[in-house]
Order: sequence, then structure tokens, then C-alpha cells
Amino acid sequence: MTRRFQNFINGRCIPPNSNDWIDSVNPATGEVWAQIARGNVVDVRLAVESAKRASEQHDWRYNPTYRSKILHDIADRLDREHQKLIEIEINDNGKRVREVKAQMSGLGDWYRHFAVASAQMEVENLNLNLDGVSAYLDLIPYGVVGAITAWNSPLMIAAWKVAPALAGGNAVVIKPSEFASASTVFFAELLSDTVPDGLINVVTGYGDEVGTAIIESDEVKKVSFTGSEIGGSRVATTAAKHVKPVTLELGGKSPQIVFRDADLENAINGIMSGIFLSNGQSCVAGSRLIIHDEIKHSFVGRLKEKLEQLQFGDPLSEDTDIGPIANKPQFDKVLSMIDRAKQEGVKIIAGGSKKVVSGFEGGFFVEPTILENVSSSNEIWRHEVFGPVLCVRGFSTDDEAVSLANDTDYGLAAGIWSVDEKFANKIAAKIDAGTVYINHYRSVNVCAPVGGVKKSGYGRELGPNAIRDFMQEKAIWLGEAAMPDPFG
Ligand code: TXE
Repeated sequence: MTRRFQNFINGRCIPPNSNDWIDSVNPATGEVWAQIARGNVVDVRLAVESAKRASEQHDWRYNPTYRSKILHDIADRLDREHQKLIEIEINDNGKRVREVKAQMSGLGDWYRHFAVASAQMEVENLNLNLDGVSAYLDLIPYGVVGAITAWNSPLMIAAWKVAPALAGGNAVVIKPSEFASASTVFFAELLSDTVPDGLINVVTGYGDEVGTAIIESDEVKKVSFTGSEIGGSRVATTAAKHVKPVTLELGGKSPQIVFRDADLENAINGIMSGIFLSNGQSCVAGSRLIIHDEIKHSFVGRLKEKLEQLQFGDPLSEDTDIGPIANKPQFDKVLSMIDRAKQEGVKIIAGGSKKVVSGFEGGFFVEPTILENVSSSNEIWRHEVFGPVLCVRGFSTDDEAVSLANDTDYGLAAGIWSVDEKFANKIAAKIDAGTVYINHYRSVNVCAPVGGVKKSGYGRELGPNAIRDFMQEKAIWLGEAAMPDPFG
């Protein structure tokens, strides 16, 4: 019998009110490996009620030291038991075992950081420059927070929302992507005897059913979303109707600029990592290579050689370099965007087709693809593929490089490759993006904010304000001298 993942509400697994289930397909085989609950507004109501009760517990709401202890317990539990999550995640989204292991073994650390940060939260005095009165800043939790996540790295994306939300004294209702929900449900289940009931709830299902119900619930006071530009726009529209704040981490079309003086070996590794790790299914995927005309030809030749050495195969195998695309709609989207690029006259330098992998004939494999002869009007240059597809364009002047880099509606990340650090910093200042990497790419760290400008969204995750983003400021004023008679 197919394994079923129920909703997780108030500390236990419960079947969906609809009694309906959604198939979860293993992208390496194309076969159904599990089913997830098709949640609806009734499940969301139960989850929100349980979250509200949990968020109102006195210790949770007012005692950061207690919250810190629970977050430490979560981190320790994940350190001990994260292996149990690895296979589920791979069955769900096909990410390679080497990448998933790295993500899962670090999962506890996201929670540990916020455990420490929660314990360090202090009252902030406000410098009013007034006589006879002082003020301080109180930070208050929202209460119940909604976390709507995507399929590419479900548990890491959830950690970026759940850990700071909990540290700030909230309870969460998570809606993972319908394409990869199992690991998030299992994660909540794994923590059921570590986390007080109701603090972490998971309702699975479709965006326009479960996601909308979460945003529309009066008791959900803030929503943090990771997903597509269209999804984000819908989420923001619904939230606006309810005057509810949202954080949107949407896609990107991130440029990587390689200057003539770059350390080319380093740059090649950076470009490969930026677009071909995780099959380009990363929000910061460096999908546009902008490279000086004089080095373009040889650089692309070396990228091509690297691609030829990569092994396709089972994402569960340590030897695999390239696994499947995470789900069928995404597989179809990647291939159809490549096809349309071909029709528009874009030149295929490498890849460009689906790949049939022996033993995994039903899997959603796509060849890593390099495209040249791309212009600003091509869809493949303008729109996020979220797949292993690199567009290459040459430049001759620095201004041209900057202008090509900013020739996008998005602004999540960018890479700059030059050994002249001063020059690279000057270029970085001109790039419209939430993150710019110089001679490096793709790393994330709890101390560095993640988020975009333009259509890559708004608000930030992680970084110095991560907990405050899940809290509201309240100014408390203290009169220290007699109030004067206003009419005297
Ligand atoms: O995204 P969706 P999908 C981009 C990438 C990809 C494309 C489509 O380009 O090809 O998005 O992916 C929920 N109200 N990114 O279809 O639909 C949905 O159920 C409330 C970039 O997976 O945006 C899921 O949980 N919720 C991205 C989540 O939103 C709604 C990562 C994301 O789904 C909703 C993933 C609604 N109206 C995809 N509509 C990144 N930022 O890195 C959808 N959802």
C-alpha cells in the first residue's frame, strides 16, 4: 500500500477533512511513491486554532529563554535524527543525495542560531532627546504566522521561516508545496515530543485551497511565502485584502559577470555551481553568464567539457552528478522553454534535450544546457526557467556588462568575477540585486539576509532582522516628570 502523509495539527497526524489524497510522484522513476493529504479550509481552521492556543501560552509568548530551550531541543533532535529525512526528501523532489545530506546535516544549525538569538533578545531603549519622558521598544509576536513553501528545498526554506518565527514567540502553520510535502510532514512528526503541541502545524494541499485559506484566516497575522512571481502576486493580493503583511521570496534571473582578469578556474566552478547544482532549481540560480568577448569562446568551451564529464543517474546514489528535475510540470516547463528558445533562433551550445537514463526511463531528466546567440527579447533571457539552462552573452565594456546584468525584471542575486577587488566592489554597487557575490557564488548563511529587489519580491529572510520580521514593534513611553497643564 502507498505510504500516506497526513496533516500534522496540534501535535498529531490527522487525516484530511476531505478524505482526499494527492499523489506524490518520485521524479527519478515517474512513479507514485506516496500520497499527501488534500487539505481544505476546515483543516486550516483546526491548524490555526491549535496554533493560536499554543502562541498564547504565557511562557511561549513572554519568555524568550523558554523559547530558546525549545529551539535548542529542536536543533539537537535534528542533529541526531536528520538522516530519517534524507530519503523522503529525495523521493519527493529528486535532489541528489550529496546535496540533501549537506542540507539535512545542517538543518539543526538554523534552529540553533535562533535558539541563541532568542535568548539574547533585549529591551531596546529609544533615544527621544526629550526631557521628562523616556521610551523603550517592546517587540511583540504576531501570534500565528503562515509559512508557504516551495518544492526545491522544502525543509531549508521552512527552517528560514519557522526558526525565526518561533524565536519571536509565534506559532506556525506551514503549507508545503503540493509537489514535495512529505518531508515537511515527517519533520513535524519527528519533533512531536520535542515541540509543545500546536507550535508547528502542517496542512498539505493546493495553493488556491490551503494557501488561500491560511492567508484569509483572521487569526493568521503574517505570511511568509517562497515561490513563483505569479504565486507571490496572488498571495500578496489576498493578503492585501485582509491588510496582512507578507514577505515574498520569489524567483530570479541572476547574472554572473566574468571580467577579463578573473581567475578563470574559480569562475568556472562558480558558474557550474550557480546553474547546474540542483539542476538550476535554486532561487539564486546564476542563469545568465555575461562574459568579456575576449574570453567567451574558450570559457564556454571549458564549461562544455565539464558538462560532458557529469554522470546522470539515481539521486540516491553518491556517484550521481545530475539527478532528475523535481516534478513533471517543471520538467515540461524546462523543455518547452528550451524549445521556444530554439524557435526564436537561440543557438544550443550544449544539451538542449531531455535525457533518457538507463534504469530510470520514466524519470524527468534534462541535459544541462548552454545557450548562445541570446538577445534581450528572448523569453529564455527574460523569464526564470528554474532548470539547468545557462544563457551566455558577451560584452566589451564594463558599462555594457552592468547594463546586461540589470536587463531583467528580477533582482535576487548576482556574481562578479574579477581579481581586482576594488573594481569588483564598484561594479557590485551598480547591480540591482539583494545579494551580490564577488569571486564566490551560491552560499547562504544565517547571518546574511536573503531576498530580492524588483520582481524577486520584498522583505528579507535570515540576516540581523530575521526575528524582528516576525514581531511587531510597540513603543512604551514613560513619563518621568509631571504633565504640564495643556491649557495653563
Ligand atoms: O510555484 P508556486 P511552483 C518558480 C520557478 C518555478 C515556478 C513554478 O520558476 O518554475 O516558480 O513553481 C503555493 N495562494 N519558483 O508551481 O505555484 C503552492 O501551493 C497561496 C521559484 O511550485 O508559486 C506552493 O506551496 N499559496 C521559487 C508555493 O505557493 C499558493 C521556488 C509555491 O508554488 C498560491 C519554487 C496561492 N494563490 C518555484 N499559489 C524560488 N523563489 O526559489 C501557489 N501557492
